[in-house]
Amino acid sequence: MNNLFRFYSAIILVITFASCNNSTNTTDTSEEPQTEDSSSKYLSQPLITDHFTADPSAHVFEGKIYIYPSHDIESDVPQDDLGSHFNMMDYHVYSMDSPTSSVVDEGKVLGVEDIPWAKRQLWAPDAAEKDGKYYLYFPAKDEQDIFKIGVAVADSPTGPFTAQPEPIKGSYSIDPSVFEDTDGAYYMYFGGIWGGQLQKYRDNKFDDKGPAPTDGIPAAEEPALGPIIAKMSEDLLEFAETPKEIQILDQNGEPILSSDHDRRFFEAAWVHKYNGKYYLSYSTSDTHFIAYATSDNPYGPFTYQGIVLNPVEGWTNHHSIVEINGEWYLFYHDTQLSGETHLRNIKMTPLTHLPDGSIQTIDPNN
Ligand code: FUB
Repeated sequence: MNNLFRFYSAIILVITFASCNNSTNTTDTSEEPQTEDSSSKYLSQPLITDHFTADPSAHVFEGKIYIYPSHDIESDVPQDDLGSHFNMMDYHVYSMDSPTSSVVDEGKVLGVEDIPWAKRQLWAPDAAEKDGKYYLYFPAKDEQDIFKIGVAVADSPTGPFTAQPEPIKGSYSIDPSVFEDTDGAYYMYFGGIWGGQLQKYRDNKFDDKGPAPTDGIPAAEEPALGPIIAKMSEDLLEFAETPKEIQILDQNGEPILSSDHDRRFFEAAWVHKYNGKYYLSYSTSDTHFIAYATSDNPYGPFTYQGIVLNPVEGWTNHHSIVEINGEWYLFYHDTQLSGETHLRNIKMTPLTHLPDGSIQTIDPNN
């Protein structure tokens, strides 16, 4: 299966290169990838090669695959521990007819200039559908350089999206992902530490605890910070409740500690449901794993189970997990095309749930 998938990935790469000039948008050549390294050391090849893309949130809407990634650019902001060099300005949406077909750039669907409250840094987005309307959720820094989460609405999965005038009330930090449960409820999971500012909050209140990025991070022997969950309102534009922190426990029922860098939450929460269980996957980031934990309840507590994806090339690790025609796929990114932390490229590969419910660990490099 993997060889077949790699074969198709290579074909997709060739087709994508060949179709770059037919993109629905003109491409700014200053942000074009400089080189392409298709060496066999990678499990899969970049899905998109004419823009840098990251943090892929994939969904099946109306029987078609849509990918909502970050759009990485070179903006010459110096690199720092807050991620200031991740200075993204807009979002594109991409579509695929099937996991093996070519990727279509549906064009720019939202820019920072279209968001009344946002100043900069459009980080990892996600999308949801309800009753024929489409919702794009995104983090951005406001005028005070505080991350908030916004929502923009469209009549089509490919936008254009119209941003609400204000961020979602009570939102903060980064990396929103919206999970639609089988009973029709929608939940947003969010949060990321360091540059994502989650460590500055306790009980949903901002408390700037000193020099970033480690201000407010719990001491080594304390429970690590967890991602935040909030049920969405019926119109998907607001939180329907006060956000709550999610607990991630080890197999003994003890909280994962702040010092446990290989297992504790850092950013990029994503939830999928498989055989009635909720799977929370997330990036441990400074140790670069995509880990996962399971629960019988969308609010948790979640119990740590293992690793979905080993470290990728590049500092960040961010993914989504989606079922397409009965098969499961992992969308992720690395820095194959640029070698630069902030200029990433998205990829996909099949994901396997083993008979005992565990996820087979994926190694992004051969
Ligand atoms: O893309 C900017 C940030 O990098 C995301 O919000 C994080 O999850 C990390 O991938």
